[in-house]
Amino acid sequence: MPACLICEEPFQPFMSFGRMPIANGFLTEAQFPQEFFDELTVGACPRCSMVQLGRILPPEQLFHENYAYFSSISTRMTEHFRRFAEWVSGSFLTGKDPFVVEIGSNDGIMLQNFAKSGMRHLGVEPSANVAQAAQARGVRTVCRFFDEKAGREIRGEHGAAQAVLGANVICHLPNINSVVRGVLELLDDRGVFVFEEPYLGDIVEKTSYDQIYDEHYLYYALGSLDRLFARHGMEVVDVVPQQVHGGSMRYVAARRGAWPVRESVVRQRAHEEALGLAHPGTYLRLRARIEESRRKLAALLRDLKGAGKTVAGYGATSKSTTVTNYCGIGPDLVAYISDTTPGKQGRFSPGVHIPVVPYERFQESPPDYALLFAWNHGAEIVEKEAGFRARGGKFLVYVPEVGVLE
Ligand code: DWN
Ligand code: SAH
Repeated sequence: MPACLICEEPFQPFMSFGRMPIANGFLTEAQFPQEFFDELTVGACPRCSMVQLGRILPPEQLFHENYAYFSSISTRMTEHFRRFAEWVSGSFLTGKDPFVVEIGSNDGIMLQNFAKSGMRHLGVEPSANVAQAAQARGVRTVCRFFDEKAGREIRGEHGAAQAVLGANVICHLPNINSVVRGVLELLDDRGVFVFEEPYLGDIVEKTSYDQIYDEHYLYYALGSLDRLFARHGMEVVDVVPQQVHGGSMRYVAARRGAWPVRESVVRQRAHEEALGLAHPGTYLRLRARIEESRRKLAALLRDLKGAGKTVAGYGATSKSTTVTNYCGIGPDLVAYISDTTPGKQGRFSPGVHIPVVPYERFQESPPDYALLFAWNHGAEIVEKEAGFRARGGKFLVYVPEVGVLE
């Protein structure tokens, strides 16, 4: 049985997705024979209630010099991070000569805002290709994995930070206790740890099971984070729900007693109680809905194929690796996936090997149906694809329900 990444209690996974490849492992045909597969399971710790994967891989296997995801692919996310940076500055970085550190800063999508205003900043980003993209736009970045040692060394070199930030990365860190110790090493006495991650409550409410893949080790909710931070003499002092990535939560944590705990935290605890996030039955029901979603999506795609319709994927997301492999969706059902990321184009999707093609192919010969793998960017994409829809093209979705987008 796997052991909890927070409190080491053994836990029984509530679900297996079967054999899964590396979610962001877009590959060439020559690499097919060596492709890595392993069973992907997910469970909830009976002691601290943290929902988490049962499979841990060496971090270098996921994050390296050919990391596939560049954060700045989305204009709306660029705007989101501009506002995020503004909020952090206005709320927490009002003192003299503040210093801000971001864990998992990728191509600098958030830190570029601090860089532009001349604030002292540092990104900690182990994937060399995206770290270089950040450096090229003037964002100070060190290429390494963040942990306790990194926190201590950065403080030694630059002094204490007033804020440590993270977005869609703190859920990627299986050594989470070491990471929190590293954050404490770095922060000054009133310093804040502000991070924003896919919210477990949204995954449960929307059956967005495609958030479950190898990079996402931890599925945070306030309840489990309360227990994590209590181990380190910290507490959550604010929570701010976010629409991005299909439903996220921004958490502000600090040393216990350093900041007043806001009313939002009390309200969110009550909301989670109502959602039943600490009850095993919630996850058995989630599993049943995931299985139902799989049946419906596979049936819909088979029906469309039977009716002679063409279907292409829109957005070669990491999330789509879970959907395609779990539902058995290969090139017979989805002819290709359109994606704007140069490094993914000309490659094949992990496991099921659907060709990933440049966006221009989608524009030149659009399919009858586009399966919206990047559903979390739905508003941006639907706006951009008004022409596709005007000419009769339709979007298929599977979150929160399988069907045709109205
Ligand atoms: O947590 C993570 C999030 C932030 O990013 C990482 N573990 C990995 C990654 O997850 P993802 O691959 O599921 O992220 P996205 O943002 O849903 O990926 C969108 C994909 O769709 C990109 O490959 C770019 C593509 N795209 C496109 O082709 N046309 C996106 C947009 C907005 C578009 O218009
Ligand atoms: N913050 C960005 C990127 C999220 S993708 C956004 O929200 O769009 C996750 C990023 O975390 C990747 O760039 C990956 O290389 C990085 N990462 C993974 N493990 C890390 C670690 N231990 N320390 C710092 N960054 C890490």
